[in-house]
Amino acid sequence: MSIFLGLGSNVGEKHKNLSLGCKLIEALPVVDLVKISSIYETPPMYNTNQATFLNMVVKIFTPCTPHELLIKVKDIETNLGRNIDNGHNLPRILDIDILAYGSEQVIDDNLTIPHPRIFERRFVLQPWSDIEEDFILVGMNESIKFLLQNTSDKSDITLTQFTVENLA
Ligand code: PH2
Ligand code: MG
Ligand code: MG
Repeated sequence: MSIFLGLGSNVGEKHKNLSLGCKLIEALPVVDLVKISSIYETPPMYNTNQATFLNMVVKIFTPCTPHELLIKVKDIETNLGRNIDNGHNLPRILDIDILAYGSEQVIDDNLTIPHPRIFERRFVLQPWSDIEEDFILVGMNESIKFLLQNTSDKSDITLTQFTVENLA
């Protein structure tokens, strides 16, 4: 089962926030961190009047259901000091989005999987393509590589030298 999470931060020490986020994900007894992408500096989308983001994508393995996983990643966001539901597209210390959960589709009030905006976000597609470009996104039935090559998002995102290490 291939489960992918997108991480983003644009408040405070962004790289530390991503790094700590990864460590807390790996520290969950029921979650294994399988792959970690590079970290990209990305201009803010939608609400452009906010700081630049750092973004990355990780692949995990877990027996948790999508909703169980959602609760755990929200807990991590809150532990890092993010206000509970501070609204859409506002600055955040750490945002963790469930991008895909194998070939499962979930649509309800709390959760939409696959994440509905993947195809229009270079900040998701580029790091994802780095770690698993052949993953087929259910619903769109296209690979991450194809979606990256064909996205309408022309944002100027840049690879950084930041890494997330020592997760063993
Ligand atoms: N997240 C958003 C809205 N806009 N822009 C960038 N560059 N990176 C993000 O992670 C991001 C965003 C909502 O979650
Ligand atoms: Mg998000
Ligand atoms: Mg989110």
